[in-house]
Amino acid sequence: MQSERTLVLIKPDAVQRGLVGEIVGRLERRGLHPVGIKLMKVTTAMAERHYGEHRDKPFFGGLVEFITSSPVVAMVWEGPGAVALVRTMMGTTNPQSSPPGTIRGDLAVSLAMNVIHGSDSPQSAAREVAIFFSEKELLDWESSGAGWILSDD
Ligand code: D4T
Repeated sequence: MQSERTLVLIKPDAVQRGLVGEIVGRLERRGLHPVGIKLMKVTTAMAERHYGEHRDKPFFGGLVEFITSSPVVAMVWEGPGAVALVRTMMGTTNPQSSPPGTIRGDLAVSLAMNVIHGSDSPQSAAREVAIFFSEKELLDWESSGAGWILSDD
């Protein structure tokens, strides 16, 4: 399967609740690897770009306000089928209907504060990664000596 990169945000609610290690641990244990990680405050301009598809929705203002309210952990994760894999691990947008075993199903109760964002397609991933990271901030595991131990069947 094709190796992909996906943008993951650990949202302000999860950072404040001390869930960074839990979420990073789940992604690592699944077998993905991080190629970029940083704790940061999202600016209003970044949030409006990131959530551009929701610009006309009634919840857009609250969404931008929430994601810019306190630090997030922005990350790029890589591995076979990483985009869909992370979406499956996240569960559904509304944690109330997200099954146990998923990140939202285990860690969240609120639609607005649903702990994690993950890109929903390879095209979205490319667009979103470019909002949060410069190329220089992303590690190339193949050439960095970090190795690559996942089997790619
Ligand atoms: P993100 O983008 O945060 O990974 O979430 P999803 O991809 O699962 O869901 P989304 O883009 O449809 O929604 C983005 C973000 O908006 C919040 N939201 C959503 C909200 O506050 N009220 C709503 O009615 C909806 C649909 C939650 C996630």
